[in-house]
Order: sequence, then C-alpha cells, then structure tokens
Amino acid sequence: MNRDEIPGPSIFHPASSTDYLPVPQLQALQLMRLKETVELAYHNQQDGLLKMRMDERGIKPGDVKSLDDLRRLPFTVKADLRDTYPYGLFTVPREEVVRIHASSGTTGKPIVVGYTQSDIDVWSDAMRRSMLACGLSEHDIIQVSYGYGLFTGGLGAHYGGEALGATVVPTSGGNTERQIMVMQDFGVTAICCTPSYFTHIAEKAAESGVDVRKTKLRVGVFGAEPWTESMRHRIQEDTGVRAYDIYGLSEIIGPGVAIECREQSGLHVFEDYFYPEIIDPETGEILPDGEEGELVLTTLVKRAMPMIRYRTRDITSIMTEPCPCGRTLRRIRRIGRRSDDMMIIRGVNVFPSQIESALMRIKGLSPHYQIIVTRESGLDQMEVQIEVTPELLGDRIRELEDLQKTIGHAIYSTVGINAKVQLVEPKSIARSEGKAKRVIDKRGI
Ligand code: DLL
Repeated sequence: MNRDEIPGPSIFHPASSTDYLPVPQLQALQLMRLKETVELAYHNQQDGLLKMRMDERGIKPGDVKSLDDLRRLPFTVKADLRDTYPYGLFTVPREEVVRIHASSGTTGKPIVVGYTQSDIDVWSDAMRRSMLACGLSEHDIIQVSYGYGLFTGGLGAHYGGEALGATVVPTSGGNTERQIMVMQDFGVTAICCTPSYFTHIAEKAAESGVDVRKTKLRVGVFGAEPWTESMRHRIQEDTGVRAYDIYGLSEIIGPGVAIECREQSGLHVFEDYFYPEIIDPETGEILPDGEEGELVLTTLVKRAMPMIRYRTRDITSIMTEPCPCGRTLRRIRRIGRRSDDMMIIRGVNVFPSQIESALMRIKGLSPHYQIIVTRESGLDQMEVQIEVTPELLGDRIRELEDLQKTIGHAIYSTVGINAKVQLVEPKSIARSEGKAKRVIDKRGI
C-alpha cells in the first residue's frame, strides 16, 4: 500500500478520522512509518547508538518487513538519553530543531528532547485528538495549569487546545488564587493539570467560598502522575468535574501519547504515531495483549529524535476488547505504577497507588496524604499521614480513633502490612503545583 491509498492518515488532517481507521489500514500505515523511522534513526542518530546496536545483532533497517520484526530491534532506555546528553540521539541538523524540552530526573543532568516543526505539528495533533476524545471542542475555554517551560505539560496542552480551535488560557502552574479567579471570571470550561494540583485548586476554591460546581468548569484533563480510580471518583463527586486520564512522557513527545475517551475505561494510544508493546520487565520478552507488563513505545513519525522501543518503566496492559466509542486505537489500562516506584517493606512489595486506593474509599478523609518509610532497629516501618477534613476535626476524639483503625484495616487488607496511621490537621501536608511527592523513604539516608 502506498501513501496515497491510505484514507485520511495525513498528520495534518483536520478531523480525527485516523482514530477510526480499519485495523488493517492502521497496521499498513504503522509499518510504512516504522520502516521510515528505523531508516532515519539508523543512518542519522548523531551518536550512532542504534546503528551500533543493530550492527552488533546483524540487523539492517531493510530487515524490518513486518510489524512483528520490531521485536528484533534493540531497546532504548533512559540511561541512553543520559549517556548521549544533550543531543546524541538527534537525527536532524540542529538548524531543523525548533524546540527543546527537558525532564529532570532524580539525579544529575536532565534528559533532553528535541522537536522539528513537523514534530510540533504531530504533537499538537495528538493533543487536539486527545481533547476531542474527552468531549472538548472549539466551544471550550481551556485553562492550562500544567507548568510552562522545559516540562512538556504546559506547551503540549497549549498547542493542542489551539489546534482544536478552543480558547486557551495559559495560566501555567502556581498562584492558585489567581487560577480560581481566572477560572470563574473567564468562564473556563476545562482545565489541564495534574490531579494532585486540581485537588489543591478545589480545596483553595472551597476555602474562599467558591463552589466549583457553580462555575462553568466541567472537564479535567489530568495526568503526568499516577492516580487511581478512587481518586477520580473523589474528584468527580466533590467538584462535578468529569476527570479524564491523559498519559505521555517527554522521551516520546510529552502529553498526548494516550487518553481516555468518554467511556473512561482505558486510554487509547495514538497508535498511528506511537507504537505500543508490553514486555516482561525482567526478561524483555513481549507479552500477549491483556497481560500486565512494562510499556515499550516506538515513535512512528518523530523526526528530530525518533525513539525505537523505548522502555517507559510504566506498568500497564493492552486491552483486547474493542471500545464502544468506535475508535480502533488500542487501549492501555490506567498506569497505576512504575516498575521503579515499588517499595519493599518488610519484604512485601507495596505500591503507593495501593495505599491511595485504600485511603480514598474512606469517607471523612481529604485527598492529601503522604507515605513515610523509615527503618527502626533494622525493621522497616511505614507511616501513612492523611489529613482529615475540617468538619471531622470538630468531632469527638473517639470517632477519630475509630477512623484511624478503619484506615489501618483498609491498608492492611490491601497490602498486608500494618502501617502506623497518623491523622494530621488540614493543610499540614505540602501541596504540589505539579507532580505530587507521595513517598518519603528515609531508609537509605
Ligand atoms: O509527565 C508528560 C505529561 C504532561 C503527561 C502532562 C500527561 C500530562 P514526564 O515529565 O517526562 O512527562 O514524565 C513522564 O510521568 O513515564 C509516567 O511515569 C508518569 N505519567 C505521565 N502521565 C501519567 C498518567 C509528562 N496519566 C512520566 N498516569 C511517565 C500515570 C503518568 N503516570
């Protein structure tokens, strides 16, 4: 199949017909683009990393003849971006790079990603289609409260909103009181930010006597950090805002790799741009659809910095059932955890998302919590601090003690660990304007 025979796959197509392409056509498009991407990366990567690894295995770009041949290609990992810092994985002359973003790691230098103008167009299109999927249109006023700057959240959502034809209000993160004023006065109908920042905005709004339900806000496009189904329910119930999960990462493009549709049941991957695989994180073997493992992504149209089989460390599975919305793009399950955020407490594997879902099911608790892990006399201790709501604080001590027990039970029945539960005063846990820091592990210090 050549380019002209494929209906509506143009990256600049105004409608989102690509979301509904029949699977054989989608796969033909993916294969054509995969071949182009491998050629580009093999011959042009500045540091020649892919060429070196493919040559070692005796594979040439021409050997990629089917989507299945992708499994023969080497993985790319985060360390490769660090080792080739800053521009080693770029594949075009620097003059063609119109934008740089960066993502700070926990240690040392950030990882750097570059975009050509066509990459920016692809990204904007992925974000435009993301916003369409959660029911937004040119009639919406979208407040972008993700940070603008080296972080991809702000500018990614900004360009997507403009491509949609919506009215974009670029508030960036922070200055929460002004966020609330803008939201009310400008008639904002949708907000893009981290779910943790939105809980903070909602809390501040309530404190200043603003009922979010009485504003025009109806949709939240929330991502950049793990959050749970219970947190979604909490947000929707408390604010009346329909909360959609959006996923992405700088190495691949930024936000807009995958998003929920109005079914709110799994995130559609924009597979015509980003090809997903699920692997066993231990062995690297590809797992069949439906099985949980590490998400690996290959970019299919990126020019400045194509990524071949990038190991995201994010744990999910590919859903097999077709979505009632009619999109043919496969869905991944909500990303609850990363393969590297697992805590081992007294030998038991515990993920922060498990604690969150146990907490959010209990009434009378705020969505603000923190997990503190320590080691006392050689034994791991987990303390969970959670703020009670101001209403509850007025109640009798006895009831607070009961609540503490309920939380302890909920955590024990979820992860099998007895945690020390500390109910803390409203507003005593630090609020985040971006990605929340839920775990403080003091054991290594
Ligand atoms: O967080 C891009 C982004 C911005 C996504 C705005 C969504 C909205 P990074 O800073 O490079 O990029 O961090 C990427 O964040 O590998 C996941 O571990 C995590 N992450 C992103 N979205 C979600 C999500 C942006 N919806 C890393 N659920 C990823 C769970 C998420 N984790």
